[in-house]
Amino acid sequence: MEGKWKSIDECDAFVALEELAKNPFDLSAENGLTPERMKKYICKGTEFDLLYCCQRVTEQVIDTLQLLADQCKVLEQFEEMRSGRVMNRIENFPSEERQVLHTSCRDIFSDTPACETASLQSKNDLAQLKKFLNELDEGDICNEFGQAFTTLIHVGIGGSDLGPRSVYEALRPYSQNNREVFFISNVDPDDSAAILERVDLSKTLVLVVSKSGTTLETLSNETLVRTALKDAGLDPALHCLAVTGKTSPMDNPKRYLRTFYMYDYIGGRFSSTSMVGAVMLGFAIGYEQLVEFLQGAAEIDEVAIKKDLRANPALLLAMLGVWNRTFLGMNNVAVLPYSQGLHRFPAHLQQCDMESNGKSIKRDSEAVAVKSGPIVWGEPGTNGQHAFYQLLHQGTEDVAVEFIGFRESQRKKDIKIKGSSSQQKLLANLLAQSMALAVGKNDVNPNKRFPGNKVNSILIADKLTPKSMGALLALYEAKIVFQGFCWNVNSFDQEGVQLGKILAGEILLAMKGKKSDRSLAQAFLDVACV
Ligand code: G6Q
Repeated sequence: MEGKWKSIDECDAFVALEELAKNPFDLSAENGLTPERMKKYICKGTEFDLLYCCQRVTEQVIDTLQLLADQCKVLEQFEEMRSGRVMNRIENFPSEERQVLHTSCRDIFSDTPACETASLQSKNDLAQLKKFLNELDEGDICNEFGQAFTTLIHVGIGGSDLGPRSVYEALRPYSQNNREVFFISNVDPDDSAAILERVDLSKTLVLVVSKSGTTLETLSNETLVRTALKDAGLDPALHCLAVTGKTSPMDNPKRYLRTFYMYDYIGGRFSSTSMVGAVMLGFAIGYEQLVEFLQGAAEIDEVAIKKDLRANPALLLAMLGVWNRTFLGMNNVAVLPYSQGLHRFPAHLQQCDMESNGKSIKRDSEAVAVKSGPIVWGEPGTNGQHAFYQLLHQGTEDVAVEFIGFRESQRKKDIKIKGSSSQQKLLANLLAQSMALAVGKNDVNPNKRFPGNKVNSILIADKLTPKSMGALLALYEAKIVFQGFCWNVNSFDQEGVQLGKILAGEILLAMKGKKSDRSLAQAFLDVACV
């Protein structure tokens, strides 16, 4: 693509959408939400359908959002990203200057991958992982006593924890050979202690995941776990695995039973389909199901390059989000999965979305002129209904809701109580909440009035499986990337996390009695901890 990247406010369609946003569709009006509207506003995707009848849009809004995506060259940028252009950069100032190739981790099924070298690397890494998993299955790799490893502790934080953890939680029912995975992320010693109390270390592999190999929390936790292994009379070199960047301080194969790699071109929060998520997942659910997970993600990446907004769920989800955020002024997105397996997925999205698009500087290093990334949060339904839905229905903040649901349960251990199964109750509640938010309810008693007209959409699939989980992950990754392109922010760096790390270092120095040159740090320590 020639020329500089545009943000949406530099496009003609932006003005048209601003005009349309002055009088958006009213879902609570008579004949607002109708059966015809429900049938019309569905985007059928791979694995998931996106139901968007409860968005404040008309055909004209969707057409204009399509125009906006076209004028911003969202899809061209996505294709450039997939083929290896340096997208992680800010003009005029030093920046990371990296390619963004997380999609290459699953671009392994096509004869014409978007970036051949990166896809080849992914295939090689997967082959190495497959061999390792076979050796575990065959008993060629075992503990000091010839016993099989049944447990894995995944040690990592941020992008090296949240995505993999949310995927593992979602796919736990697909675990094989009674294998179990635990996660340690926080530098809080109680996090590691609680896990170490629960596992039989002799049958445990410890997977240390850090792209940089320098992260304080992960290195502290690694030392803690290695000490526990030694205290139990075990050899850490026979139990510890690593996933790290080539040439990172952790890239020392002698210290680990196996070392797997990740690369500069894969950002932490986009790394779930790289070795960062794959080693743990392969251990838990086996190689074949890991490949299904990657296949689900790959299929979404292929659909994500479709030009037609109405046939591209990731792009549609992104542009509806831009409409809600930038044009209708909503600062919150609640992701509410009606699936217990997805209970950690909102936490992953919190990072993936907010660390990517929580930016106020554009890629041309000028200030962003419109509202960029929203606040993202969520909890599974129906639990959330008994907690914070009050605010969604009757509060003074408008929250855009993204429901996620499945037609079938994962474990199928369900019975009918009072004429309906628990899965039916779950789905009934999902649909009811969507309608209640949209339509509302009038009442003479103002305290019992539901204003309605609250936007929401539903992503629905048959069942939470390795493949649909891969699809869901990739769907949201693409949504976030598309939105970043619209707002013209660099979705791939995270400078906003640095200052706190530096100040923590200052305070640690002060704690060690070494004089801090930041008197504020010393003063704060004195008032808080002395
Ligand atoms: C994610 C961020 C960040 C990172 C962690 C862990 O996109 O870069 O969350 O993943 O700080 O970093 P390491 O993998 O280098 O330990």
